[in-house]
Amino acid sequence: MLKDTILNLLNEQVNLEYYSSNLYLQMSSWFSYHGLDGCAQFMSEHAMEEREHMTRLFNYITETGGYVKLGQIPAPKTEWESHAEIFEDTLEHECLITSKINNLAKAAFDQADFSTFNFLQWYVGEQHEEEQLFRSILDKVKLLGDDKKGLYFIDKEVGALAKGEAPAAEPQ
Ligand code: OFO
Repeated sequence: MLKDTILNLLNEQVNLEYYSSNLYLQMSSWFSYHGLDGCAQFMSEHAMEEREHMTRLFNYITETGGYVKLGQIPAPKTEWESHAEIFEDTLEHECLITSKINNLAKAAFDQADFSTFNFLQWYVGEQHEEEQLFRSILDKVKLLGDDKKGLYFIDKEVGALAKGEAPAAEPQ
């Protein structure tokens, strides 16, 4: 049985993963609108991943006899100046999620809820990967610049990540 403090934090995280999914779906639309289809596909797939993160928490709460409360999900930001600003936002957002997961894991440990602590280890590893992924994309965005050629190659590069393909060649 989950303690109330842990249940509340888990429910908060369910809603936050839902928000992450909506945020990335919104970003996907921005990319499509601006003709960056590779980035759009990558963000769309990532939105689905966030939905899976939400479902994993949802199932854990349910299996542990808890009650999931879906709250109001705030509207995501809709306007960005550039693709670089979007990728800066993704990294910042993933860092926020990491801090929330760390707080949750600490709370579970402090309350001797080792089942939840153990469950959260998957998220700890996942956040390490997600921060690394978005940091590496942002590095490439900065490297390639924001002229037409740079945009073309970053779209190919990020699109290849979406489909698990080898990255595109660097511009000459
Ligand atoms: Fe992008 O990891 Fe969940 O929120």
